[in-house]
Amino acid sequence: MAHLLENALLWLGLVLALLLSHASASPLSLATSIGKSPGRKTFDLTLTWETHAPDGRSREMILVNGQFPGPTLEIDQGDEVLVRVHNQMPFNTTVHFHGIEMHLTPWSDGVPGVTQRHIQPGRSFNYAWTATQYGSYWYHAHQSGQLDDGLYGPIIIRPSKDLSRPFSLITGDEKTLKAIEAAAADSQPLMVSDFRHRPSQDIATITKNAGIELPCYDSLLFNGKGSVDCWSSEYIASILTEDQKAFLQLANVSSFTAKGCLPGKAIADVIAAGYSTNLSAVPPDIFDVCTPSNGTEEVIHVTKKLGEHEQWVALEVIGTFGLVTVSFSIDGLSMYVYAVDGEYIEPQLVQVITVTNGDRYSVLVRLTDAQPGDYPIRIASTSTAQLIAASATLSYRVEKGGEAQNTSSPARYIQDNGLPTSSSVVFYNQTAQRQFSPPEPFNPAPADQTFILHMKVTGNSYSWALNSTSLPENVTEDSSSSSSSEVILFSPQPNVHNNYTITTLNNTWIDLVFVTATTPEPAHPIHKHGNKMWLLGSGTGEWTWPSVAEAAKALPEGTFNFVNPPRRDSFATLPATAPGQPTWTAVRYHVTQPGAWFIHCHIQSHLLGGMAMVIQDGVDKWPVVPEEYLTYQ
Ligand SMILES: *[C@@H]1O[C@H](CO)[C@@H](O)[C@H](O)[C@H]1NC(C)=O
Ligand SMILES: *[C@@H]1O[C@H](CO)[C@@H](O)[C@H](O)[C@H]1NC(C)=O
Ligand SMILES: *[C@@H]1O[C@H](CO)[C@@H](O)[C@H](O)[C@H]1NC(C)=O
Ligand SMILES: *[C@@H]1O[C@H](CO)[C@@H](O)[C@H](O)[C@H]1NC(C)=O
Ligand SMILES: *[C@@H]1O[C@H](CO)[C@@H](O)[C@H](O)[C@H]1NC(C)=O
Ligand SMILES: *[C@@H]1O[C@H](CO)[C@@H](O)[C@H](O)[C@H]1NC(C)=O
Ligand SMILES: *[C@@H]1O[C@H](CO)[C@@H](O)[C@H](O)[C@H]1NC(C)=O
Ligand SMILES: *[C@@H]1O[C@H](CO)[C@@H](O)[C@H](O)[C@H]1NC(C)=O
Ligand SMILES: *[C@@H]1O[C@H](CO)[C@@H](O)[C@H](O)[C@H]1NC(C)=O
Ligand SMILES: *[C@@H]1O[C@H](CO)[C@@H](O)[C@H](O)[C@H]1NC(C)=O
Ligand SMILES: [Cu+2]
Repeated sequence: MAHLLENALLWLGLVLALLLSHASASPLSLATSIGKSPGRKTFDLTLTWETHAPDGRSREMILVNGQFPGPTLEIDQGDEVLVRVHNQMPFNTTVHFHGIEMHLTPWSDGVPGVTQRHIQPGRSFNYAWTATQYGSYWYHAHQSGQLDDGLYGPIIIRPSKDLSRPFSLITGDEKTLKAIEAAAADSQPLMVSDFRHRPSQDIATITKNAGIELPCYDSLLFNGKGSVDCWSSEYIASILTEDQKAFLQLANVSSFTAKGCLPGKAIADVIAAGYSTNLSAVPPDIFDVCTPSNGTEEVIHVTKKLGEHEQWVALEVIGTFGLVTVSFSIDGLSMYVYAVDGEYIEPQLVQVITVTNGDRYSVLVRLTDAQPGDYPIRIASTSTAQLIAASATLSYRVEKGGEAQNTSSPARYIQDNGLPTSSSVVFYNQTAQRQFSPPEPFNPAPADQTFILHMKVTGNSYSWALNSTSLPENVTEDSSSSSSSEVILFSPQPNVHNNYTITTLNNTWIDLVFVTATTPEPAHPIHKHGNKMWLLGSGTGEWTWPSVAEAAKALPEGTFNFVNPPRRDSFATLPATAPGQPTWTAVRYHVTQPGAWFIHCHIQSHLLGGMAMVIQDGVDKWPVVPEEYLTYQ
């Protein structure tokens, strides 16, 4: 009862705060102490372009407050958040808050040309939003390839006290429950990323000159730390997967490169077949030459508390990748996945999680029966284009060094190619993902509108389209002309048929069907800004129906999940692995937040290649943008 009252007051406070922010037309001048009103968190993020060596090799990159990755934004659910970004770099930038729904603040979503003007060198920008959600998120650059230059950091929003948690599905034991709750309340971020030695600008230039994508990285990092490991050619040959062997055969090439990559020639001859390419424009360090370097290893310290019955640790695994997808596991230890993209699920006990671009997995690890010692945390690329792996350490020690540690190695669950070490290894199963107490109900009724989107390579081998045509560069980049295009949030263009905008009415239900219009085609981790989506289903074969409801009549029962589908802010589309065998992936969302929302492939080279669209949600209830955002230069 007391809880209910407190909750009601909290929400009243929130509503009042929001009303006030509208009355004053300035989200930055909120009163902070209205009764039980939520707290307020202010962060300053200063961006600089400096020399740093995350994997032991120096390069110029982006630091946030002098560090990489940027600092964690720790927030309590319900907080009013103000993030002041200060651009001290020699180029324009913006910052996006990945997975944050931006309830009533679409102008703080951070997409240049879509929700704001660029933050120019020497300028600052105030991102103001309410933490309506809980869980793990991240912030990152949304300007050109700056994510690959290191502009990212974690966001952790601690859930409000009254929120129901899924931990009683793990245990019925009171003491264990207490230990789990304590571990979850103290969860720590573990960002996993791919990293390059060359600035993203170089990569973009080389891509254009060579006419091919460059899907080859130098290292994988945990929380911004790692090394460059160079494997012998014998080892690389010994762990090639069937897909990789098939690709080599198709390209008439005998082996992967010393960096563990598909050679540039194979990409030019197979992926860019029919387009003009120039391999002499690709310097040898891009695909071929591996130069080892020693950085530092990330160590997650966990102390065994003496006298405590149960020992648990919680990690927020955040996939801050620019391209690769990995298998993630901890040798010898299983993980309970209890939240995905910031929302609780019915926990799954697994040994391996497939983590792709932008994904978040909250995991609990039980150490009660584990010997103190070092447990390798591993990631290994499962992307066809590159074999690359890395490890960090979970160091489990006894308080005051009481107990001898176990020096024998715990069992490995994944190989360096991301494949399991045995058939009994359990992977996280997204199809079986069941939301726990979701914040918004799913609607199984036929959608109000269906958009069938044709994903393809178009124009040249590195240009991509989410629907038939690439997003023109001048939507998100400033054209040099003074009449550069207006920010879409500031002047929406409802119902234009340009293949890269979608228009909807508020409070309608929308189905998006992604079909591969060229085959073969890789999986695309499609990320939607604003609110989350549900995965209805996916399949192989042509998509020939006007709607999901029609398809459901024609396809076998069970093709779609209209009962309890998984909910996320990104879904990887089903890859089309064989020529001539297209695939489709259908998602649904509810229009609840009028505004301009970007939807795009999160692979940086695909995004830069134009694989993005703008959703103009709720054009009938379009928001009034505060003056200070409208006039920001
Ligand atoms: C930065 O943005 C401004 C306006 O938003 C534009 O005029 C300028 O050309 C951009 N600078 C660069 C380096 O792209
Ligand atoms: C590989 O070799 C075969 C047979 O010599 C040839 O038909 C095919 O075009 C070659 N493929 C490429 C990508 O060069
Ligand atoms: C290919 O790239 C090289 C190196 O950048 C350049 O010298 C050459 O002119 C290019 N060839 C063509 C046909 O563009
Ligand atoms: C990295 O460190 C190891 C162990 O100290 C050493 O054997 C190796 O030579 C170093 N490699 C480089 C590239 O510095
Ligand atoms: C040490 O750890 C290994 C692997 O986890 C395990 O098989 C072994 O039983 C442990 N030894 C002791 C003494 O606990
Ligand atoms: C994943 O879950 C689905 C739905 O419960 C099930 O049909 C499928 O067999 C599972 N996949 C694996 C690999 O266990
Ligand atoms: C943006 O580029 C497209 C061609 O890609 C052109 O049709 C359009 O007029 C341009 N818009 C502006 C505002 O420059
Ligand atoms: C949309 O895509 C279709 C199919 O590629 C193309 O024919 C049409 O010209 C495109 N429309 C626009 C406005 O670019
Ligand atoms: C997607 O592209 C097709 C052409 O291939 C076009 O007919 C359709 O209108 C486009 N959809 C959107 C939402 O732009
Ligand atoms: C849009 O629709 C949602 C869902 O019905 C509703 O909660 C919200 O208030 C609506 N927004 C506006 C501005 O009317
Ligand atoms: Cu993609």
